[in-house]
Amino acid sequence: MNANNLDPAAQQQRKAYYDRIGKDSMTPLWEVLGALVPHQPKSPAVPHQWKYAAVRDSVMEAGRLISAEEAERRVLILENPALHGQSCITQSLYAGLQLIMPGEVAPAHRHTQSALRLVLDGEGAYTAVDGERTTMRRGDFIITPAWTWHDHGNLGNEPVVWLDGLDIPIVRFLDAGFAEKSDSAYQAVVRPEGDALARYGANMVPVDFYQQPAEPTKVFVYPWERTLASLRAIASGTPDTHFGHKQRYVNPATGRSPMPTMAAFSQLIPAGFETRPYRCTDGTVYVCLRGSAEASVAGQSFRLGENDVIVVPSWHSHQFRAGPETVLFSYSDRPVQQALGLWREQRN
Ligand code: GTQ
Repeated sequence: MNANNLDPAAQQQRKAYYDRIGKDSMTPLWEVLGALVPHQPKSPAVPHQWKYAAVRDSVMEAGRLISAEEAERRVLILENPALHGQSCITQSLYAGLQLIMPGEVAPAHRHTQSALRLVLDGEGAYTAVDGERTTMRRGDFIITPAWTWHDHGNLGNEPVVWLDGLDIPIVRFLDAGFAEKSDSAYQAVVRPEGDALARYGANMVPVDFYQQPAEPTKVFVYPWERTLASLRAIASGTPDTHFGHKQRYVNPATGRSPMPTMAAFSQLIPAGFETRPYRCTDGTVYVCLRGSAEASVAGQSFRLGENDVIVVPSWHSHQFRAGPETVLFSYSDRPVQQALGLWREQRN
C-alpha cells in the first residue's frame, strides 16, 4: 500500500481515522505488515567489533571504581551500537566482560537466565556452580545453567577477565526473570574440583543416571586443553569449506546443547584458509582465542586478533580468512530457533 499515491484529502481522511482508532488502542496492520512479516530477517543489530587491547584499560579502570562485592557483578556490557540502552549484543543475546580482582568474591546468586563464560585474561580465578568450583583457565568454556547457584572468586594475584554470554534478552522478552541472592557470599564446596567432569564428562555417566529434561546439565566446564586437543586432532582431516573444523559443545548425557537457550561452538581454521560465505538466522558472537583472522561480515571487514569479539547479526553473510592457525569460539540462540522450527542457514 503506497499512501504517497493518495490525494491529500484521502491521506487526511486516513490519518484522522488512524488517530481515532488509536484512542481505542488499535492500529492498522496494512501500514506495518511489511515490517512485521518481512521477506527475510532484517536485524536491527549491526556487525561490530570490540578489540580487546582497546577496551582492556576500561575494564581494568572499573576495578578501581567499584568493588566486585558492591557491583555484585563487575561487568562492562558489550552493547550493540544499534541497540543502544538495551544491554544486548543481538536482539536475543547479552555479552559482557567481567573482571575479578585478586582476593575478591562476586557473591553467590542464582537466576533464571542462563550464563556462559569464556575465560580470556589472567589466572587464579574460579567459578563455583552448585557446590563445585572450577579453576578458570584461558579458553575454558564454563556454564551456569538457569537457576543454578554460582559465585566467582579470585585466589590468585592478577586480575582475571572473562566474556559472559547470557540469554537475558530472551528471558526479558518472556517476562520470566527470577533471581535471588544467597545469605553467604560464597557457596560451601561440597564436591572436589573435577568431580562433575569425571562422573559425567568422560564418555560415561553413573550407572543409574538418566538426565531429566528440566534438570540442568551436570558438566559445567569444557576445559580449553580438551577443546584444543580435539580440534588439533581433527585438523589433520579436510576442512569444511564454510567452517574449517567446527565443533558444537554438548551436554554429553543428551547430545543436546549444554543449555536450552544458547549453543556454543569452537572452530579451528587452518593457517591461510578462507571459509566460504555463510549465513544463518542465529545472530552469533565470535571470540578469537588463538591466531588471527580477517572477518568479512556483509561486506564489512574486521581484523580479529586474540581476545577480540565480533557480533554477526542474523542472516548476515560472513566469512573468515585465517592468518596463522586460528581458533574461534562462538555462541548463539540456535537451540531456541531449532526448537521452534525457525532456524535456517545458507551456504554460498
Ligand atoms: O556472573 O552471574 O554478565 O548474573 C550478568 C549477570 C554476569 C553472573 C553477567 C550475571 C552474571
